[in-house]
Amino acid sequence: MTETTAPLLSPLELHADRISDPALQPIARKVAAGERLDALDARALYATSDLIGLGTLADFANRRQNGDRVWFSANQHINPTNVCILRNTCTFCSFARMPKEEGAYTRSLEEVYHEAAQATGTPTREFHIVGGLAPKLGMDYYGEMIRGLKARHPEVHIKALTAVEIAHIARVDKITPREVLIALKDAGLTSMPGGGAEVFSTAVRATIAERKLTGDEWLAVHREAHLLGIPSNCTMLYGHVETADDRIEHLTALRALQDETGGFLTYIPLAYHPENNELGEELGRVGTATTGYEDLKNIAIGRLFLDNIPHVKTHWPMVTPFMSQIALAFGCDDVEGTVVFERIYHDAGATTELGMSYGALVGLIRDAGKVPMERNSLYEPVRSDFSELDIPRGGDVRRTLPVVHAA
Ligand code: V47
Repeated sequence: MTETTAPLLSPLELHADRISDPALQPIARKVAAGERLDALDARALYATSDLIGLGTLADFANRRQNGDRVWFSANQHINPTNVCILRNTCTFCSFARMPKEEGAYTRSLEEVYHEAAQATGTPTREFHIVGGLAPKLGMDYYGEMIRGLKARHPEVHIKALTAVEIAHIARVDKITPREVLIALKDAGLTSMPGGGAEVFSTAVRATIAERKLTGDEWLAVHREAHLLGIPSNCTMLYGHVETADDRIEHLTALRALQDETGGFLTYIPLAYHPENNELGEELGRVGTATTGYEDLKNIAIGRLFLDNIPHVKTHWPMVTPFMSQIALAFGCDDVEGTVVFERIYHDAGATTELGMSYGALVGLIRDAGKVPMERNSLYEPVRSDFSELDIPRGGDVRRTLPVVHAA
C-alpha cells in the first residue's frame, strides 16, 4: 500500500494550556511522548467532561500521524438483501426483515448490476456492499456478484461483506471462513467493511445481538482476512446499553489484533440510532440516542487509544455532516464518502441525506481548514487537486447535496 507523505500545514504543537481536567495531564504527557495509553487512561478519558482537553489530545495525535490531510472516497453503498436470520435477535437493527415480512427484499444479480451501473461515468472508486444473512445466499450468489461487478467496473474497488456475512456464507456452503475469503479475493474482493463488531462484551451481546458471531469469532474472521492479504475496517456501535468499560474492552481487543496483523485500515465509531427497532423501544429512546458530546468523545478516544490503526473515519450519515466536520478537529482524518444511497441508518431514523455530492464532501473538508484527498479502498491517493471544481467557500453543505430518491 502506498501513501503520500501527509502535508503538515499547521505547526504540530500540543496545546496543554487547553486542558482543564487535571486527570488528563499525565495522559497528555504520555501522548506527547508517543507512549501507549492503558485501560486506566481510557477510563479517565471516558470520565472527563473536559471535551476541549480531550479533543486537543486527539487532534495532536491525529496531526502527528496524518498532518492536515483528510481522506474521502467516491463510493456507492449497495445492500443486496435485508433478509436476515438474526432479524429477531439483533434488537438494535431496523434494517433486517424475516423472509416473508413486509418490506423484505433480495436483489437478483442483474438488479445489483443495474444499481451499480449508476457508477458509470462518475468518479466512483469503491462499492461498499453489506446486507442481511439470507438463509440460502452463499458463494454462488456473492462470488458471482463480486466477479460480475469487477468485470463491469474494473477500476472500482470492492469493499464487501462483514465478518458476520463471511461466517454465514461459510455455514451455507459448509466450508470454512478462510475458504470463503480465498474464493472472494479471487473473485475481486479488495477489502472488508468493519460492521458486525457492535460491542464485543458477552453481556452486551446477550442483550443486543444474542445470536450473532461472538467477539472472538468476529476477530478470528478479520485475522484470517488479514493473513490472506485482505485488509479490513473495524467499528464499535456505541450509545445503547454498553458501559465505558465495555467500550475499553472492545478497543483493547481491536488494538491487540492490529498489533498482531496490521490489517485494519480505519476505525469507525458507529452512533446507535433507536428508531424502528426493539432496543430503542425497550430503552424508551426516540430521535437520536447519542449526543454530539458523546459522538466527539468516542472519536477522540478511538484516535488516542488505537495508536496502531492509521485512520479514524467519521460516518456523516449517522452523526450529520455538521458533526463530521467538527470531528476533523477531534481526531478524524477520514470522512465517509459520497454513499449515493444509504439504507441501514435511515431505516433506524437517521435524518441526514441519503448521499452527498463529491463537491460537497470536498467543501466540507476544506472549510474545516483541512486538505482533502480522494482515496480508493486501500488509502491510495486518487486526486488531490480540486481547483477545477466550483465549490463556494464556507458553503452550506445542505445546499450542495444531490436529491436522491428511494429505489
Ligand atoms: O454492524 C445497524 C450498524 C453496521 C444500526 O467499514 C446500526 O467503512 C446504528 O458495516 N444504529 C453495518 N448503527 C454498517 C457497516 C459500515 C458502516 C459504515 C462504514 C463501514 C466501513 C461499515 O451498522 C452494523 C451495525 O453496527 N447498525 N443498525 C442502528 N440502528
